[in-house]
Amino acid sequence: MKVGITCYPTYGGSGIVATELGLELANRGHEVHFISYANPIRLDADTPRIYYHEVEVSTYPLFQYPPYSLALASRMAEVAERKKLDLLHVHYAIPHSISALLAQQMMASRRRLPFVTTLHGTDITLVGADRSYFPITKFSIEQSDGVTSVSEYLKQRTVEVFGVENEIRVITNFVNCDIYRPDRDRYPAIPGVPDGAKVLIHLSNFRPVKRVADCVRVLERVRREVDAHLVLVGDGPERGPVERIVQDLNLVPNVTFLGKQNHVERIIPRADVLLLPSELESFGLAALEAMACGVPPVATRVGGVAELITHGEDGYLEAVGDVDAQAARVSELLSNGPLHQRMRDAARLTALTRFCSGMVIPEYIRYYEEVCSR
Ligand code: GMT
Repeated sequence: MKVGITCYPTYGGSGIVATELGLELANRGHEVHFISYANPIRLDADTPRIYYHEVEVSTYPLFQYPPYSLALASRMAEVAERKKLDLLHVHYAIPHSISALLAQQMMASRRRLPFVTTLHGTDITLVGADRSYFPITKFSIEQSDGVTSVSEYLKQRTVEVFGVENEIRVITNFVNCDIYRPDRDRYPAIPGVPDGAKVLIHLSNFRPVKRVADCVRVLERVRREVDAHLVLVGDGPERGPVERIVQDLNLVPNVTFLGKQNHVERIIPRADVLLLPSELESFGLAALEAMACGVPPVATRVGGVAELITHGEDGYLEAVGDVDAQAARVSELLSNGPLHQRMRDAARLTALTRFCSGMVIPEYIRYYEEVCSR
């Protein structure tokens, strides 16, 4: 098939899922055209059958807000026509599915151009529910030829919040279990981590919803019992405040900020526990990536996270903000070798048996075929 994929190309779970999906499709012989304002961050543009089409947004003194959605729609229609795309697949409803709808209408006199919208989380739970975007988000879901969501939780939220009646297919996030694997000595040690220290890791875009500061508070408690070091991967608006908390708690030598990283599969296997203390997660992709690397997550019991992590088996789930409980779980894992190993194995097994790309990508392909043949 020839598929056009649009996503937010910067750091964030939805862009990562879209990029990994494109790469997996291309590796299976499909032709994939990324249409966005920047090259998606994890995309290796040299991959055969992967193409990138940049959306240029011209500015004009009249535009206080340059109309990206319109430039994107024009580019989608042009690429679809020129490259004979079978369908468009947009990640994150706003504004991508509205641009796809416009592109579809621009093409309508020539041929049908179906589009699939994948809902990822805040497009429904935060942005879409905002009064200024609610009607257009609802409309974009209703107008999509196919809608998928990354968890049952998000599907239910979408129905509750928007009252939409069209089918929403749950296709969970996935991980390439050959690339993300437990082989911890395959890659160099993480800079700044002292020999012998247990490693807690957190990966995110450092937005308030991720509660990154809780990771530091957990570290502070864990260090009362275990020699532990915290590795923070990613960047975003909360980085400054988190750096201040690290200083205030006298933890500067015990925390490494790695910033944005392209190859997290080379870093995660060196960790002992993943922290995901989010206020909300529709899925929790970082936890899945860690589990595939045999790193058990200590996360919060929110959104769709319980669909991924089975409490006490392949990770732990505690209440949002309960850093004492989260720290107790981390300490328990780090001081009980057999328990830790059991959870490492169970986490890897969950990734292998339920969320491997080999199982999930065919679901997307079947769904594309279904949507195209309607
Ligand atoms: O920014 C967002 O909240 C949207 C998105 C992103 O781009 O990071 O995150 C969501 O999509 C991920 C991939 O499907 C999920 O793993 C995350 O749980 C979800 N984030 C939230 O629900 C807060």
